[in-house]
Amino acid sequence: MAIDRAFRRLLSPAAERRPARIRRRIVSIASAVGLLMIPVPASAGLINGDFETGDLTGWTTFVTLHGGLGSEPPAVVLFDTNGDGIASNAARFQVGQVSGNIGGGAPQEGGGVLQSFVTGAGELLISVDIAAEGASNASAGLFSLLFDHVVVDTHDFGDIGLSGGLTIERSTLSASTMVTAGSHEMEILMTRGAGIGGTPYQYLDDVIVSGSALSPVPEPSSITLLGVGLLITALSRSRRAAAPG
Ligand SMILES: [Ca+2]
Ligand SMILES: [Ca+2]
Repeated sequence: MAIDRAFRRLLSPAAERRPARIRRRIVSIASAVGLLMIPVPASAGLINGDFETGDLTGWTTFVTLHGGLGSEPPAVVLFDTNGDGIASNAARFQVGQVSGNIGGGAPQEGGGVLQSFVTGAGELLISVDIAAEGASNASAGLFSLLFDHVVVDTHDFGDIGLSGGLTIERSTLSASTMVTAGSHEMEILMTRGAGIGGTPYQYLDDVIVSGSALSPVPEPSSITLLGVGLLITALSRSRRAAAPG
């Protein structure tokens, strides 16, 4: 490879015989190339948006004032959240009120997960597959998608399974927003009002962020090639300068 030959030349006995001025120049050019090869801080999408690690790696859980998530940490289980007939790892919750004045007129309580990620400037698209599963409950879950602490989409499953039997309901949260370059926080909040009956489950899967704000930056390999080209040019110039005139 060209880069191997270039560095072998730098380290060769012949290099030792070059005038100090030339060697200094080569070292400074090599340092500049080294700087070029340092990875550029890039926009980076979510970690573990599909929960395929089998746990909540990358995510932070939170609860509302009197809310809970059912278990802590919430389980990641096989579930067909998007209804395509294929089950995959999904985060499962059983949100609701766990303290305070429990009873009629109780406020919506629960919790959720959040994650910070870095974007460039541009358009950001977010989508999340959501589902609720339960039998005979007045409140299956109100799902809210928040971006930088602002609600950008909601879906209320309302009651579930009141006609009898275990029922699954599915939907998607999505949003499109223009963002500045930097770190942003996304939250998925799930809450329920007081509901009589078995406590339903809530599921999240395939949390996806995309759009021009997450466009790939130049590949490190192409930056490396540029650096190698500069290095080879510099070496050949140095050799010409060092040659007896
Ligand atoms: Ca599926
Ligand atoms: Ca999954």
